[in-house]
Amino acid sequence: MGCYCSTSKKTEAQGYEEPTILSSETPFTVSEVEALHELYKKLSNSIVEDGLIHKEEFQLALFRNKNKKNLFADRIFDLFDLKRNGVIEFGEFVRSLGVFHPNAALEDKITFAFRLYDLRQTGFIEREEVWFSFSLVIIILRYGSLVLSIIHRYMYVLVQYTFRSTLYSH
Ligand SMILES: [Ca+2]
Ligand SMILES: [Ca+2]
Repeated sequence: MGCYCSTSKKTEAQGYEEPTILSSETPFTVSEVEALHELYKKLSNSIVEDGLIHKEEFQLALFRNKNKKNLFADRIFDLFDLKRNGVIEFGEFVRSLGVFHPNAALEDKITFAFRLYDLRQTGFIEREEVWFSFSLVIIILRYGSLVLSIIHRYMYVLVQYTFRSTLYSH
């Protein structure tokens, strides 16, 4: 359901989804989704101001370098790009980050790690490679709280900045 009127100019960027909907489908609360939207806006306008995250912007966010080719970054980008249209939309961003949430189902984390490792996309991992996917799950479990702490730190800076601008503008 829903009308995708591509010709009409929309107020929200392409791929924007309501925080209440995203919150109901992910482990995030509505305010966390709203915080992610602030982060998303920053990332998606870092190089090309189109409200969508392109590969270069994603790479810049991950490694602070947009030119260095990185297979790992490429792979994560592909995993985030659920609709496979070459850009990460807001809905995809939130759903993918949901995997890193401490309350996300272990099964989802394992699936994510599995897809991350299955570079050839054959749908199965060779027996001798299993240990590697397990270490990836461990990385995701650890990295998950790191992602959240970055989001929280970013929100803290943003709130302070907004507070200060409001203070000085009066
Ligand atoms: Ca962009
Ligand atoms: Ca996409």
